[in-house]
Amino acid sequence: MLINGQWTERWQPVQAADDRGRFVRQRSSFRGWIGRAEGDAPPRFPATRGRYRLYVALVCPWASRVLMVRALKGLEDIIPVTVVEPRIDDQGWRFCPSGEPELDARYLHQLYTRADPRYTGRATVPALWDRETRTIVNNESADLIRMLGRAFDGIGGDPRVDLYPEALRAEIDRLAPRVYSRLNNGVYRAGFASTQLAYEEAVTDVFAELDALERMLEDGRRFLLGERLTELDVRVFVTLARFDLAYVGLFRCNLRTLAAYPRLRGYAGRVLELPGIRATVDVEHIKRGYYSIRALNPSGIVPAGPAEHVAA
Ligand SMILES: N[C@@H](CCC(=O)N[C@@H](CS)C(=O)NCC(=O)O)C(=O)O
Repeated sequence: MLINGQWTERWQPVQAADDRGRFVRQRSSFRGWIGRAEGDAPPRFPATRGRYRLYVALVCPWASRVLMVRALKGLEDIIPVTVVEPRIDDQGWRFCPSGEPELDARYLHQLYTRADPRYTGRATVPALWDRETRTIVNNESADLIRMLGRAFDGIGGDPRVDLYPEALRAEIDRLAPRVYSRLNNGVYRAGFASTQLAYEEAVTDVFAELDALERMLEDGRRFLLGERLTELDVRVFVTLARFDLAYVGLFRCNLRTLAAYPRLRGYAGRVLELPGIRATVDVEHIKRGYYSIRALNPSGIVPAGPAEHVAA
């Protein structure tokens, strides 16, 4: 991670745990908002075509949920993307050898020190970069999916796609934190647990959430909250897409595979077939990326399977 703008040590997946060995995720520190004005002043980050660049890793579910919203809203021409290399190395995320169009940089952590020369924290994806003021607007995917869902509607974002509709906000707000803690972050809590107790707590949560989601689909609805896709589906899908590929094996979430959840499996297939979504699921990046986490897989060997997974 970076401390006061200096890269300090070899990259480690876990830098913080509590006294029972539970993985503790850091808080995101850039929280600017496109189009939002403070008082009478014009917005610090106006919605502008081509001004912002999104940095992602295709292995990463948090980055992929932002890519999904970018595709669903038709923002591909408005927000260019840089995809980092799939394998994380001693200095974290690395840019492709062909280089990075905005910065003369090899590593993502250099983006963070450009934004804040004294930055302390992890250099994570996703990050939304402002090419004009050369800073990171926001590096929290929960903010970014909400922001991209609306902020660019005036300049080309598809206004018919409303992932956070008024009528469903209360339900999304009720379910999103549960899905986050038990499923999206639950798999990480299982994979990055440093005690048996912390692992067991996490793995129990993961399967309790899969069971609950399977039940929600029992009445034959198309998506989790009805006939329309919402932000909740985006949040759930990114974890389902990685489940059999990485979480069952590497993160030891192996009570069941997704094959044991026929409704969720069918549902994930439906989301995958929406325009632009399949391109956000890169099976090779996901497998190579997760299995490059040396702390969990010292040999770096990438398994041949599984044959069965959401994007198969
Ligand atoms: N709160 C962040 C978390 C993002 C995150 O943890 N990204 C991981 C990849 S899945 C990362 O970049 N890790 C690099 C590191 O921890 O050094 C978000 O949801 O946007």
